[in-house]
Parts: sequence; structure tokens; C-alpha cells
Amino acid sequence: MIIDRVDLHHLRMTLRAPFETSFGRIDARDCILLEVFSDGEIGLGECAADRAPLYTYENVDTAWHILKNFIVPAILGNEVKDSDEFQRRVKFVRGHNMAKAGLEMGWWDLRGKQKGKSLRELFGGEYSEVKVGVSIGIKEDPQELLDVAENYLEKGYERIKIKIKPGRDVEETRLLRKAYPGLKLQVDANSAYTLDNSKSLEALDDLELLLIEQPLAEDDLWDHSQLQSRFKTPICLDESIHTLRHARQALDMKACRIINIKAGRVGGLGNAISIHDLCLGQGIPVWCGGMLETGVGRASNLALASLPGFALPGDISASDRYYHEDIIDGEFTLNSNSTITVPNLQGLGVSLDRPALKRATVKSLSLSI
Ligand code: OSB
Ligand code: MG
Repeated sequence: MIIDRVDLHHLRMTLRAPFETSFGRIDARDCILLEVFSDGEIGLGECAADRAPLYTYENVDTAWHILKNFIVPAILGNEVKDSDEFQRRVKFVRGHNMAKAGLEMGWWDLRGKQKGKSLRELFGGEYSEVKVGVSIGIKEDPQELLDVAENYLEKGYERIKIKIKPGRDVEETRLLRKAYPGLKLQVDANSAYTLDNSKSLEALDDLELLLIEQPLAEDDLWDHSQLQSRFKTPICLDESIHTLRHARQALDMKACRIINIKAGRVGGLGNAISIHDLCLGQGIPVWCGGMLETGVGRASNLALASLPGFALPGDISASDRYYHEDIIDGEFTLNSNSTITVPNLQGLGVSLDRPALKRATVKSLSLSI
């Protein structure tokens, strides 16, 4: 396949409710939507970098710059037969995985359309519906958290993840556990702790959590291995895993017992699948993380999470959990068994709501051969 044009759209999408994590609070989510052209067909991609570099060093402006000046020029006009070849062509760009993943997603959507297959079929995904949960941000007070959680449980979500940070951890988690003894519950610290101040986390170990996500620094596999050796609850890594090599080393070091896979964080769907395959081979459960994606990224996450190693519910909630107005036609809804159905149309299986896209667009740029 030869890509001959790429359009970038910087989007700003207002969230239904502010989302707060240990690294900050946002009212709106930025991202880059990509339209990728080949042979008269258009593929869609989403680059998950946000307005500020809080979750990772990338942000929407660095991704724009790296896509425009390096990644898109390396791909335009060149044959790209598979995702390995895509990675070889962009390998000279160090890091910037979210920028790479945005364009790679567009390549996959095109590939599916050319072959007349859904991404799930291309990936060999087994599940036609994937188990999902909801990720709840840090709230004003524990009562608000309980109210929000109750609302999601009523909607049918079977698994809840709450964001924690020092001082806003044990009390709220204990309260939720007390209110819902059998609930599938997990916490995400987004790197807010160090080994020195991780004492408060020990109380979490008795609350029968599915996992504790990314307690320590992104670049600290070693300290995670120290922490995991003291905990019976599995540690799950998110921010620390950027490559297949990181995943292998984290498992060898016993820095975690579960991995959260996000295609954006690891440079694309092809790399995400490689990490899935490694974990499946070692009996390590994985699950699909989320980045408050639009419907485009959500479709990609659903296809990825259809693979057999995605044993735990993903952070892939229904469209109405995120935005008043999404940029795709239709919406993703929650089935009564806490699943979302994987699209089965060709490619990602979603189409753009052009007027909505226009309303969300901050700026656009068209690049061609
Ligand atoms: O750490 O998983 C995270 C959102 C933005 C950045 C990082 C994370 C998250 C979430 C939201 O937890 C998950 C979702 O998309 O529902
Ligand atoms: Mg996380």
C-alpha cells in the first residue's frame, strides 16, 4: 500500500465531566485525528497525545511537529506492506510512540478496507464482544466518588477503576470495597508514589483488588519489582511499558504480574499485538487501557481487546461516558453483560460525522506527495 496524502486535525473535545488523575485535571481532551489516503480510500487514525505532557512527554504539539516533519514524510509515497515495515520506516524517530501510533492506525484502517476485513479479523481476535469497565477520576470527596460509582454500576459496568494519589487512596478504596464487597475493583496511581512514600499503599493489599496500576515512576522497573515482591495484589504497569523489550524485562524482573496495553503508548497496534503475544505465551493477563479516545480510537481499542490474552475488562467505556458530541456516526453502547460489541464492518468500522468533526477542530493540515 502506498499512502499519498495525510490530513491532520487537531481536535479539542469537551468532556461531560472533568477528569482528574494524580497528574492533573482536564475539562477537555485534545488529540490529533488523522485521515490517511491511499488509492482513493481513506483510513482514520487517532493520536492520543493530550494538550499537556502530563501522562507522557508527548503532547499534541510535539506529535503534530513530529508527524508533519518526520513521520508522515517517511511514509508518504513509500510502499508499506505491513506494520513491521511501517515501524522500520519510522524507527529513526526516537520515541514519540503516540505520534507513530496515530498514523499506523490509519494504515490498519486502510488495510482492512482494502481486504474487506474488520480489524478484528485481521488481528485474529476471538471475542466479538469485549468485557469493559469504567475509569473514575479523583472526586471532590469520598461521597461523590460513591455516588458516581453507583451511577456506573446501575448502568451495568461490572468493573470499576479509581484514580488515586497520596492522601486520596486508602479511605476511598476501602469505602468502595465496603459498599460493594464482590465488585471487580482496581486502582491507578499514574506514578504518584515512590518506594519511600508507598507505605500507605500497603493497606490496599487487603482489599481484594484486581490490581494496582502504575504506583511508581515510569522509568523505575526496578522499584516496581521491589514493591511487587511485598504485595500479594498484582502490580500492573501502564506508563512504564513503551516497547516489547520493556514488557519482557518487566516480566523477567517480576516488576508486575499484569500489563495494561495501549497501542498509543507502544507505538502502534502491531507493537501492541506483539506485547499481547508475549504475555499470552507466559500466562500473563493483559487488558486494554484507554486514553479518553474519540470513537475512532475506541474502535481501535475494541479490535485490539478482541485478542484472546485480554483476560481483564478494558478501560473502554460507552461513548456517553466521555463526550457530549463524538466525531463518529453512531455510538458505542454498553451491553447488559458489561461488554461492548467489537465493530465488524471493514477496517476500524467507523465513519466520521463531518459536521461534528468540524466543530471539534482547532486546526488542520494536509500533507501530500
Ligand atoms: O492511566 O489509564 C490511564 C486517561 C488518560 C490518561 C491515562 C489514563 C486514563 C484513564 C482513562 O484511566 C481510561 C478511559 O479512556 O476510559
Ligand atoms: Mg493508567
